[in-house]
Amino acid sequence: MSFTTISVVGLGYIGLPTAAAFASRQKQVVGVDINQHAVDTINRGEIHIVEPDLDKVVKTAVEGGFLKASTTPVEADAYLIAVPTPFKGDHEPDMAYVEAAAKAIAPVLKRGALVILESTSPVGATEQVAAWLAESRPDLTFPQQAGEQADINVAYCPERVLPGQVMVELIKNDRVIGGMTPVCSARASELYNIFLEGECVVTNSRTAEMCKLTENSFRDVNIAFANELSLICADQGINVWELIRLANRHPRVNILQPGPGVGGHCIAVDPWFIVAQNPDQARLIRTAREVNDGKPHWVMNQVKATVADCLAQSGKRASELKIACFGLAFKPNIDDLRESPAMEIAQRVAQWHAGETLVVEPNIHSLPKALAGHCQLVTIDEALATADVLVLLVDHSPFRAIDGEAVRQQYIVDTKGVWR
Ligand code: SAJ
Repeated sequence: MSFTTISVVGLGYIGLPTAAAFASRQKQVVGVDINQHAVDTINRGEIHIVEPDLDKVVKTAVEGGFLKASTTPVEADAYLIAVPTPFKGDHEPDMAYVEAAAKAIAPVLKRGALVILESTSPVGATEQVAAWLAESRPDLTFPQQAGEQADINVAYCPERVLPGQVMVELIKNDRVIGGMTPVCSARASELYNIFLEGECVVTNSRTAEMCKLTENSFRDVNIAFANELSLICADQGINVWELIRLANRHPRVNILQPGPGVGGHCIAVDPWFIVAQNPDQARLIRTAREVNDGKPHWVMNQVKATVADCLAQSGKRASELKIACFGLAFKPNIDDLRESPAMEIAQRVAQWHAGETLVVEPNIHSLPKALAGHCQLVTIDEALATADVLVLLVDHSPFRAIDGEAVRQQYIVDTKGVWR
């Protein structure tokens, strides 16, 4: 059976681009989301998230009649579940959205359908999804009992796209395909090959689940190494960026860059899924998380020390001093402020500082609620002209382009090594 109708459950940063990619290959796609605003926006041919080029693809797909959104699940040949998997309690994965999605599609499942879990998940989650489906549909057979002969095929296929480059990476990246049986993997590969230019690399569901967690943990551990070096170098009076540049000239060394901490919705979350399931073994992965999560606190102490120096040298009162924070986003050249260490630091500065806190963030037009009323959003030039202390939190291109001559301030906390 080929795939004519595809349903994507969860129309966020992954689900919507994926739905649009299938629709752009002229498949009939229904996106399902509990958020009525998202559904209405998409049905107008517009988008509710920021991602380069996604708007055009969605508009064309909706206008061509290939993509529509709904709050209720529909019958389809294939389902992709791309809902959030945040953590709860002591960093344990919260599978409530996945469970709700599985239970929502169960009533409309028809014999021969393929169900794919894409959400970042702990090992065993795909088997759990199959168990939830089986519970709701005793009239159908699933891979856990029927193996290759099952009525419904189930697979785990993680996304690995980089926010900001989703529309390119979705098509070009290789895809790990973790079927519960070889037949499930073959069906899932067939589905992704509708738009994929990268390769489908087949494994089982548990390995695929662990693979996604491993990729982001690898990056987190490497960033933690860089962040730990930045703390050591500050104590030793060594420029950490020069150090890393020099060490990376070794043919087998490739250290990532330190910063104000690790943000976003993936790298700061996914390693905890491994820790939660393997608390005794995952010592390095846990420590890396703690190092990266501790970095905003260390930066804040740097800000306090720099302000103390400035007060002592200038003779000004704290209330007369202006601090300018450069950048709020969780990484350069995007407008995404969620889970951003820069946001956390700017908030802490604004709460702590008796004088004015200025914020420069060229990618937004107004301050988020958490900062509005406590800070002023200003341009680069205004901040450079009036601030006493500069705190660089994100290496946005316009900040990198600032001519060193234009920076007259001597009190600078530079978490990205831009104005070194
Ligand atoms: N960061 C550093 N130093 C670096 C690189 C990054 O401090 O050298 C920080 C960034 O500033 C940011 C955080 O890490 O705060 C995460 O940024 P990122 O660009 O490393 O990753 P994300 O969260 O945008 O996307 C990651 C990607 N995973 C990997 O590169 C292994 C992406 O491919 C995944 O699809 C995505 O997570 C996801 O959805 O899981």
